[in-house]
Amino acid sequence: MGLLKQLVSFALVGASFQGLIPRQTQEFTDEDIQSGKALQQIGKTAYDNALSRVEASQSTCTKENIRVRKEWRNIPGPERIEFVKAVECLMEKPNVYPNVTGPKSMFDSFGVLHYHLTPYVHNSAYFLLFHRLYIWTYEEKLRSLCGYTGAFPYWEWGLDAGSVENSPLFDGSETSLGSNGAAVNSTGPSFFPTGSGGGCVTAGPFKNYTVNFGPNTARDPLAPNPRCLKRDLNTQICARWASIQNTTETILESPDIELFQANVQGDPRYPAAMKWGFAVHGGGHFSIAGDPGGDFYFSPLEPAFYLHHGQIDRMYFIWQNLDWENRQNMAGTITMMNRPASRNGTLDDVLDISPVGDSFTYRELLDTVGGSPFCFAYE
Ligand SMILES: *[C@@H]1O[C@H](CO)[C@@H](O)[C@H](O)[C@H]1NC(C)=O
Ligand SMILES: *[C@@H]1O[C@H](CO)[C@@H](O)[C@H](O)[C@H]1NC(C)=O
Ligand SMILES: *[C@@H]1O[C@H](CO)[C@@H](O)[C@H](O)[C@H]1NC(C)=O
Ligand SMILES: *[C@@H]1O[C@H](CO)[C@@H](O)[C@H](O)[C@H]1NC(C)=O
Ligand SMILES: *[C@@H]1O[C@H](CO)[C@@H](O)[C@H](O)[C@H]1NC(C)=O
Ligand SMILES: [Cu+2]
Repeated sequence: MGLLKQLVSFALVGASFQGLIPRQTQEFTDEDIQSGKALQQIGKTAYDNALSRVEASQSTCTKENIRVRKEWRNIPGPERIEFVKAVECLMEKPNVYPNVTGPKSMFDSFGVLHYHLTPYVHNSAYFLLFHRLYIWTYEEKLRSLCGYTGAFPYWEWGLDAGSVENSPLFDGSETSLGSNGAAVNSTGPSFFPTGSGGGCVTAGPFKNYTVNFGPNTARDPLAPNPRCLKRDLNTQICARWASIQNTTETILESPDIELFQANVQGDPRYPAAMKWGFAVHGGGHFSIAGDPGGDFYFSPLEPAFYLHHGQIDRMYFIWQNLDWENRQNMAGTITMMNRPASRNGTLDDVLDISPVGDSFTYRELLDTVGGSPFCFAYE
């Protein structure tokens, strides 16, 4: 059943190793970390550092053409509505994969791509850079195929740790991505607190969106299987694993790329990463949950996926730019949890995401302001 796949992948039940890791956060008080002041400060430092690199470089990325990504609630309402319209437009553009019967649209093609690459781009050397290219390519399609001109959004989960149901992202208003799923009684075992929804989205954008294929446990996951979009918003998971404190400390307590990616994913192979439990990656995913949001392979068929991974990429951007000289590297092998055992990834490896997008070396993906291909920063 998918549950096993989910558990192995999104996150892992965390034992508590509190106290084992020296806190490297002395420059901030607990209050600064809880309130978000610390995150705001390191975010600003990272942004300023990235922009100074832009000024100093000869790249095609300039202060004039750089795109600044914003938190959903900091984007004006009309622009959020434009974003939703662009996503709906992508759901009408043709699928680019041949020989598949389930996928119906360009939006769906992103789901096929993720499905094919899942075993190589999670808990592996490629996790952060693959997802960086993936959501950027999605942004490019929204612009080139659907005329979107606004800011690309991310979702800072921690701002909603008090109530995901009331998040501007999920409140069901026309400036949201639609509501929670209808409340249904949960069935089956629950390893973690159950959410407040579980049924079909009841209001707002994407209420009428049809999920065309999946789940990953189906005999043919790419065969047609039209159904409603379900969500099971989960404030407890958000508060416990994806709080502002968790986000901030994950950035501050990760000395190198190997531990940073382990901490973001709660990778159980690393004792130091165990304390994060589901960690921010799993915490954000399971704050949304449902179908396909809770499906490890097909979660990109949930429109909020891209905002969740926007925040993961923002964390990576901040972490990198706090010590740019030392944070342009890669660690880990090229298979999920190194199963089956594989070689180490290298920055010269090529990531080819055709037919959805283009092909790049991982090295080209390190710098969001490198100009080839990226030119963006996070506000
Ligand atoms: C698609 O299916 C056709 C007919 O079976 C086959 O000739 C073709 O090679 C397939 N294309 C791909 C990309 O798999
Ligand atoms: C959920 O469970 C409650 C209490 O057992 C019951 O009263 C209610 O009818 C159930 N709702 C649904 C939709 O099954
Ligand atoms: C969903 O579709 C119905 C029937 O076409 C329509 O009346 C309704 O406005 C749509 N809802 C949304 C949120 O798009
Ligand atoms: C994550 O944040 C929550 C809420 O601030 C806190 O209770 C929890 O201890 C944090 N987790 C870790 C591993 O620090
Ligand atoms: C792979 O990377 C690890 C850790 O960085 C290193 O210890 C190991 O020697 C590398 N393996 C090979 C075959 O280079
Ligand atoms: Cu993924």
